[in-house]
Amino acid sequence: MTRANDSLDAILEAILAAQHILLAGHTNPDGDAIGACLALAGSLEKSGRTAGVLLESYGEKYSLIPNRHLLVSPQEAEGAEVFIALDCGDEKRLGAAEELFRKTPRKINIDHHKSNTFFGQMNYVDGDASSTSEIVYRLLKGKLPIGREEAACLYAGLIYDTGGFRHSSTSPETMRMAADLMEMEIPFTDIYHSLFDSRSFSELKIMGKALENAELLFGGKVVCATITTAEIEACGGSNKELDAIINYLKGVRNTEIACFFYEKTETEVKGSFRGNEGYDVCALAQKFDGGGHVKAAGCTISAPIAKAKEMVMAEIAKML
Ligand SMILES: [Mn+2]
Repeated sequence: MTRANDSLDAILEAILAAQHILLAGHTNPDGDAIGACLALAGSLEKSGRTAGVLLESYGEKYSLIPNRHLLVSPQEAEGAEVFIALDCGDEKRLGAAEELFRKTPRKINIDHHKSNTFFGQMNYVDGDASSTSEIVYRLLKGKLPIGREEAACLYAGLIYDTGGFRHSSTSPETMRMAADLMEMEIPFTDIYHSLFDSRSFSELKIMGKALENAELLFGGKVVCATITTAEIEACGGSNKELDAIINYLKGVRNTEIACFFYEKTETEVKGSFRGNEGYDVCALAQKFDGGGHVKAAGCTISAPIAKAKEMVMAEIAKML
Protein backbone atom coordinates (compact mmCIF):
# COMPACT_ATOMS: atom_id res chain seq x y z
CA MET A 1 0.00 0.00 0.00
CA THR A 2 1.40 3.37 -0.97
CA ARG A 3 0.27 6.36 0.98
CA ALA A 4 0.53 9.96 -0.06
CA ASN A 5 3.22 12.25 1.26
CA ASP A 6 2.56 15.69 2.62
CA SER A 7 4.65 18.32 0.88
CA LEU A 8 7.93 19.35 2.49
CA ASP A 9 6.69 22.97 2.42
CA ALA A 10 3.56 22.05 4.40
CA ILE A 11 5.70 20.10 6.87
CA LEU A 12 8.12 23.00 7.30
CA GLU A 13 5.18 25.35 7.90
CA ALA A 14 3.79 23.04 10.60
CA ILE A 15 7.20 22.82 12.26
CA LEU A 16 7.76 26.57 12.22
CA ALA A 17 4.31 27.22 13.70
CA ALA A 18 5.67 25.68 16.90
CA GLN A 19 8.10 27.18 19.39
CA HIS A 20 9.17 24.00 21.15
CA ILE A 21 10.12 21.07 18.90
CA LEU A 22 11.30 17.61 19.79
CA LEU A 23 13.17 15.31 17.40
CA ALA A 24 14.19 11.67 17.68
CA GLY A 25 15.85 9.03 15.56
CA HIS A 26 15.69 5.27 15.83
CA THR A 27 16.86 3.10 18.69
CA ASN A 28 20.59 2.20 18.53
CA PRO A 29 21.09 5.31 16.37
CA ASP A 30 23.45 5.26 13.38
CA GLY A 31 25.18 8.06 11.47
CA ASP A 32 22.08 8.95 9.49
CA ALA A 33 19.69 9.05 12.47
CA ILE A 34 22.15 11.15 14.49
CA GLY A 35 23.13 13.43 11.58
CA ALA A 36 19.55 14.07 10.45
CA CYS A 37 18.33 14.87 13.99
CA LEU A 38 21.22 17.14 14.96
CA ALA A 39 21.16 18.96 11.60
CA LEU A 40 17.44 19.72 11.68
CA ALA A 41 17.50 20.63 15.38
CA GLY A 42 20.51 22.95 14.84
CA SER A 43 18.81 24.70 11.97
CA LEU A 44 15.64 25.14 14.06
CA GLU A 45 17.71 26.57 16.89
CA LYS A 46 19.29 29.05 14.46
CA SER A 47 15.71 29.95 13.46
CA GLY A 48 14.89 30.97 17.03
CA ARG A 49 13.08 27.80 18.08
CA THR A 50 13.68 25.59 21.09
CA ALA A 51 14.72 22.22 19.74
CA GLY A 52 15.63 19.08 21.66
CA VAL A 53 16.90 15.77 20.32
CA LEU A 54 16.18 12.43 21.98
CA LEU A 55 18.67 9.73 21.05
CA GLU A 56 19.96 6.67 22.85
CA SER A 57 23.62 6.91 23.80
CA TYR A 58 25.81 6.24 20.78
CA GLY A 59 29.31 5.09 19.96
CA GLU A 60 32.35 7.29 20.11
CA LYS A 61 32.88 7.20 16.35
CA TYR A 62 29.84 9.51 16.05
CA SER A 63 31.08 11.97 18.67
CA LEU A 64 32.46 14.43 16.11
CA ILE A 65 28.98 14.99 14.66
CA PRO A 66 28.26 18.57 15.84
CA ASN A 67 25.30 20.03 17.79
CA ARG A 68 25.47 17.54 20.65
CA HIS A 69 24.39 20.37 22.98
CA LEU A 70 20.87 19.82 21.58
CA LEU A 71 20.60 16.29 23.02
CA VAL A 72 18.05 16.15 25.84
CA SER A 73 16.95 13.55 28.39
CA PRO A 74 13.32 12.31 28.33
CA GLN A 75 12.69 14.42 31.48
CA GLU A 76 13.81 17.58 29.68
CA ALA A 77 11.72 16.68 26.65
CA GLU A 78 8.27 17.36 28.13
CA GLY A 79 6.05 20.04 26.68
CA ALA A 80 6.96 20.04 22.99
CA GLU A 81 4.24 21.01 20.52
CA VAL A 82 5.72 19.12 17.59
CA PHE A 83 7.57 15.80 17.54
CA ILE A 84 9.57 14.90 14.43
CA ALA A 85 10.52 11.24 14.03
CA LEU A 86 13.52 10.87 11.70
CA ASP A 87 14.86 7.72 10.02
CA CYS A 88 12.24 5.50 11.74
CA GLY A 89 10.27 2.99 9.66
CA ASP A 90 7.60 2.66 12.33
CA GLU A 91 6.72 4.00 15.80
CA LYS A 92 8.40 1.10 17.60
CA ARG A 93 11.75 2.14 16.16
CA LEU A 94 11.56 5.23 18.40
CA GLY A 95 12.25 2.94 21.37
CA ALA A 96 11.72 4.70 24.70
CA ALA A 97 10.78 7.94 22.87
CA GLU A 98 7.63 6.32 21.44
CA GLU A 99 5.51 7.27 24.44
CA LEU A 100 6.49 10.95 24.18
CA PHE A 101 5.78 10.83 20.45
CA ARG A 102 2.23 9.61 21.20
CA LYS A 103 1.70 12.36 23.78
CA THR A 104 2.90 15.24 21.59
CA PRO A 105 0.05 17.12 19.86
CA ARG A 106 1.59 17.25 16.37
CA LYS A 107 3.45 14.22 15.00
CA ILE A 108 5.66 14.33 11.91
CA ASN A 109 7.38 11.36 10.26
CA ILE A 110 10.29 11.92 7.85
CA ASP A 111 12.05 8.82 6.58
CA HIS A 112 13.57 6.89 3.67
CA HIS A 113 12.68 3.29 4.60
CA LYS A 114 10.48 1.61 2.00
CA SER A 115 8.72 -0.29 4.80
CA ASN A 116 7.61 2.96 6.50
CA THR A 117 4.10 2.70 7.96
CA PHE A 118 3.15 6.41 7.64
CA PHE A 119 2.66 6.59 11.40
CA GLY A 120 2.73 10.41 11.63
CA GLN A 121 -0.07 12.92 11.24
CA MET A 122 2.14 14.42 8.56
CA ASN A 123 4.46 12.12 6.63
CA TYR A 124 7.24 12.43 4.11
CA VAL A 125 8.72 9.12 3.02
CA ASP A 126 11.04 8.75 0.04
CA GLY A 127 12.23 5.18 -0.27
CA ASP A 128 14.59 6.21 -3.07
CA ALA A 129 16.41 8.84 -1.01
CA SER A 130 19.89 7.76 0.03
CA SER A 131 19.32 8.81 3.61
CA THR A 132 17.02 10.75 5.89
CA SER A 133 19.76 13.37 5.97
CA GLU A 134 19.27 13.88 2.22
CA ILE A 135 15.55 14.57 2.82
CA VAL A 136 16.34 16.96 5.68
CA TYR A 137 18.63 18.85 3.32
CA ARG A 138 15.78 19.15 0.78
CA LEU A 139 13.55 20.43 3.58
CA LEU A 140 16.03 23.06 4.74
CA LYS A 141 17.77 24.18 1.56
CA GLY A 142 16.95 27.79 0.76
CA LYS A 143 14.40 27.93 3.59
CA LEU A 144 16.19 27.73 6.94
CA PRO A 145 19.78 28.46 8.02
CA ILE A 146 22.35 25.71 7.37
CA GLY A 147 25.56 26.55 9.20
CA ARG A 148 28.84 24.68 9.08
CA GLU A 149 27.65 22.49 12.00
CA GLU A 150 24.46 21.45 10.24
CA ALA A 151 26.40 20.83 7.02
CA ALA A 152 28.76 18.48 8.87
CA CYS A 153 25.80 16.64 10.45
CA LEU A 154 24.15 16.15 7.07
CA TYR A 155 27.39 15.03 5.44
CA ALA A 156 27.89 12.43 8.19
CA GLY A 157 24.38 11.06 7.60
CA LEU A 158 24.86 11.05 3.86
CA ILE A 159 28.13 9.16 3.84
CA TYR A 160 27.03 6.76 6.56
CA ASP A 161 23.94 5.53 4.78
CA THR A 162 25.57 5.37 1.35
CA GLY A 163 28.61 3.55 2.73
CA GLY A 164 30.75 6.44 1.47
CA PHE A 165 28.81 6.86 -1.83
CA ARG A 166 29.05 3.16 -2.69
CA HIS A 167 25.48 1.89 -2.32
CA SER A 168 23.00 1.94 -5.18
CA SER A 169 20.91 4.52 -3.30
CA THR A 170 23.62 7.09 -4.19
CA SER A 171 22.17 9.40 -6.84
CA PRO A 172 23.33 12.48 -8.74
CA GLU A 173 21.27 14.45 -6.23
CA THR A 174 23.26 12.82 -3.41
CA MET A 175 26.52 13.91 -5.02
CA ARG A 176 25.26 17.45 -5.66
CA MET A 177 24.23 17.66 -2.02
CA ALA A 178 27.67 16.40 -0.94
CA ALA A 179 29.28 19.06 -3.14
CA ASP A 180 27.10 21.79 -1.59
CA LEU A 181 28.08 20.65 1.89
CA MET A 182 31.79 20.42 1.05
CA GLU A 183 31.69 24.03 -0.05
CA MET A 184 30.83 24.95 3.52
CA GLU A 185 34.31 23.95 4.67
CA ILE A 186 33.32 20.97 6.73
CA PRO A 187 36.05 18.56 7.94
CA PHE A 188 34.96 15.90 5.44
CA THR A 189 38.04 13.69 5.68
CA ASP A 190 37.81 13.64 9.49
CA ILE A 191 34.13 12.69 9.31
CA TYR A 192 34.82 9.90 6.82
CA HIS A 193 37.74 8.56 8.84
CA SER A 194 35.80 8.63 12.09
CA LEU A 195 32.74 6.84 10.67
CA PHE A 196 34.49 4.19 8.59
CA ASP A 197 38.14 3.79 9.48
CA SER A 198 38.39 4.21 13.24
CA ARG A 199 37.38 1.81 15.99
CA SER A 200 38.16 0.91 19.58
CA PHE A 201 40.39 -2.07 20.27
CA SER A 202 37.39 -3.95 21.73
CA GLU A 203 35.44 -3.37 18.51
CA LEU A 204 38.36 -4.80 16.56
CA LYS A 205 38.39 -7.91 18.77
CA ILE A 206 34.59 -8.31 18.54
CA MET A 207 34.84 -8.07 14.76
CA GLY A 208 37.49 -10.78 14.81
CA LYS A 209 35.31 -13.05 16.95
CA ALA A 210 32.22 -12.54 14.78
CA LEU A 211 34.19 -13.21 11.59
CA GLU A 212 35.72 -16.32 13.14
CA ASN A 213 32.14 -17.53 13.83
CA ALA A 214 31.08 -16.91 10.21
CA GLU A 215 29.91 -19.87 8.12
CA LEU A 216 28.66 -20.53 4.61
CA LEU A 217 25.21 -22.08 4.24
CA PHE A 218 22.99 -23.23 1.38
CA GLY A 219 25.92 -24.30 -0.77
CA GLY A 220 27.72 -21.02 -0.24
CA LYS A 221 24.83 -18.72 -1.19
CA VAL A 222 24.40 -17.41 2.34
CA VAL A 223 27.05 -16.19 4.74
CA CYS A 224 26.00 -16.05 8.37
CA ALA A 225 27.67 -15.04 11.63
CA THR A 226 26.50 -14.84 15.23
CA ILE A 227 27.95 -13.40 18.40
CA THR A 228 26.74 -13.90 21.96
CA THR A 229 26.77 -11.44 24.84
CA ALA A 230 29.39 -13.60 26.57
CA GLU A 231 31.65 -13.38 23.50
CA ILE A 232 31.17 -9.60 23.27
CA GLU A 233 32.00 -9.23 26.97
CA ALA A 234 35.06 -11.44 26.63
CA CYS A 235 36.35 -8.89 24.10
CA GLY A 236 35.80 -6.11 26.64
CA GLY A 237 33.21 -4.34 24.50
CA SER A 238 29.48 -3.76 24.13
CA ASN A 239 26.77 -4.39 21.55
CA LYS A 240 27.16 -0.79 20.36
CA GLU A 241 30.30 -1.94 18.49
CA LEU A 242 28.78 -4.32 15.97
CA ASP A 243 27.72 -2.07 13.09
CA ALA A 244 30.60 -2.82 10.73
CA ILE A 245 30.44 -6.62 10.87
CA ILE A 246 27.57 -7.13 8.41
CA ASN A 247 29.48 -5.14 5.76
CA TYR A 248 32.40 -7.55 5.94
CA LEU A 249 30.06 -10.52 5.63
CA LYS A 250 28.34 -8.91 2.65
CA GLY A 251 31.68 -8.69 0.90
CA VAL A 252 32.18 -12.45 0.66
CA ARG A 253 32.35 -13.28 -3.05
CA ASN A 254 29.64 -15.43 -4.63
CA THR A 255 27.24 -15.11 -1.70
CA GLU A 256 23.74 -13.68 -2.25
CA ILE A 257 22.57 -12.99 1.29
CA ALA A 258 24.52 -12.03 4.42
CA CYS A 259 23.10 -12.43 7.94
CA PHE A 260 24.41 -11.32 11.30
CA PHE A 261 22.81 -12.12 14.64
CA TYR A 262 23.67 -10.89 18.11
CA GLU A 263 22.08 -11.27 21.52
CA LYS A 264 20.38 -8.16 22.89
CA THR A 265 19.37 -10.31 25.86
CA GLU A 266 19.29 -14.09 26.35
CA THR A 267 15.87 -14.28 24.72
CA GLU A 268 16.04 -11.34 22.32
CA VAL A 269 18.14 -11.44 19.19
CA LYS A 270 18.86 -8.71 16.67
CA GLY A 271 19.23 -9.87 13.07
CA SER A 272 20.78 -7.78 10.28
CA PHE A 273 20.47 -8.78 6.63
CA ARG A 274 22.04 -7.73 3.34
CA GLY A 275 20.97 -9.04 -0.05
CA ASN A 276 22.16 -8.89 -3.63
CA GLU A 277 19.95 -7.81 -6.53
CA GLY A 278 16.92 -10.09 -6.67
CA TYR A 279 16.86 -10.92 -2.95
CA ASP A 280 14.48 -8.73 -0.96
CA VAL A 281 15.79 -8.82 2.60
CA CYS A 282 13.25 -6.17 3.66
CA ALA A 283 10.52 -8.73 2.99
CA LEU A 284 12.57 -11.25 4.98
CA ALA A 285 12.85 -8.85 7.95
CA GLN A 286 9.13 -8.06 7.76
CA LYS A 287 8.35 -11.76 8.37
CA PHE A 288 9.83 -11.12 11.83
CA ASP A 289 8.17 -7.74 12.38
CA GLY A 290 11.24 -5.84 11.24
CA GLY A 291 11.88 -3.77 8.14
CA GLY A 292 14.32 -1.54 6.31
CA HIS A 293 15.44 -1.38 2.71
CA VAL A 294 15.29 -3.99 -0.08
CA LYS A 295 19.05 -4.62 0.15
CA ALA A 296 19.59 -3.86 3.86
CA ALA A 297 17.16 -4.66 6.64
CA GLY A 298 16.88 -5.95 10.19
CA CYS A 299 14.58 -7.26 12.89
CA THR A 300 14.43 -8.26 16.55
CA ILE A 301 13.38 -11.85 17.30
CA SER A 302 12.21 -13.09 20.71
CA ALA A 303 14.07 -16.40 20.86
CA PRO A 304 17.46 -17.74 21.92
CA ILE A 305 20.12 -17.01 19.29
CA ALA A 306 20.36 -20.53 17.82
CA LYS A 307 16.57 -20.72 17.43
CA ALA A 308 16.35 -17.21 15.93
CA LYS A 309 18.96 -18.14 13.34
CA GLU A 310 17.12 -21.36 12.52
CA MET A 311 13.84 -19.47 12.02
CA VAL A 312 15.46 -17.00 9.65
CA MET A 313 17.25 -19.75 7.70
CA ALA A 314 13.90 -21.51 7.20
CA GLU A 315 12.58 -18.34 5.55
CA ILE A 316 15.74 -17.87 3.49
CA ALA A 317 15.38 -21.45 2.21
CA LYS A 318 12.10 -20.33 0.61
CA MET A 319 13.77 -17.31 -1.03
CA LEU A 320 16.59 -19.22 -2.73
MN1 LIG B 1 18.84 6.03 7.27
